[in-house]
Amino acid sequence: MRFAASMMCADFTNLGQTLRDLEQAGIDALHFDVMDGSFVPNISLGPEVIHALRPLTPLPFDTHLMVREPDHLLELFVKAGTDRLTVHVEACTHIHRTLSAIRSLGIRAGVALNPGTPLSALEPLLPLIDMVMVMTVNPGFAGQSFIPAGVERVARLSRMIHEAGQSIEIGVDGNIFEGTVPQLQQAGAEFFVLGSSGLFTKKRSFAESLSLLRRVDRVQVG
Ligand code: S6P
Ligand code: MG
Repeated sequence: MRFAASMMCADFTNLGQTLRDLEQAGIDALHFDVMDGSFVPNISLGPEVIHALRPLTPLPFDTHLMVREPDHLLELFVKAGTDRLTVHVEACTHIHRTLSAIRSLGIRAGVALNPGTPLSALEPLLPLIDMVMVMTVNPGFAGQSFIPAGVERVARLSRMIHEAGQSIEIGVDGNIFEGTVPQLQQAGAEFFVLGSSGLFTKKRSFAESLSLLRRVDRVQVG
């Protein structure tokens, strides 16, 4: 079970200190949301932020491209310092080409799926990916409500991956907090993106939020 901080939800006036606080609290990775204002109706982070933060931490950087036809941008994000690039299956016309290009740049490749996209879209892609990100909200904004069908989708995906004999991480993104983590973890999710609901909340410190979520994990597993 790994927890990533969604940096789009961080305090932009104080990113360096936020990063140190997240590290100290034991976060496992940083998640960068990149939006193009077309595939999703919003604009968010870009390669400059990744480039600026890269020298400050050895934490893995996970970049989520909510961008139509992102092929021309892949190298830019690799040079900025990301360790993994996730593209949307709905946003890429030639997805095999895109995924192969990501791997040929020497980093890991992920595919994200909107809540309304059938899981069967993934079957031909399994040999080409290291991670599937199951969106539990429609991408574009923080602070949205969880779409409950995500739990069953994670369970079915987990079986699909097992039956294909592949080793592919299952990630979840959207309204991830102590109320949604247990069911998702039981269904097979391993990588949890934490935004305004699970981490950047005024209710608790980063350390308290992570310890609460890791306790949820132990209760479920033990
Ligand atoms: C959404 C984006 C996400 C959000 C995160 C916000 O389009 O891909 O990574 O930043 O889901 O978390 P929350 O808890 O506000 O939904
Ligand atoms: Mg995201």
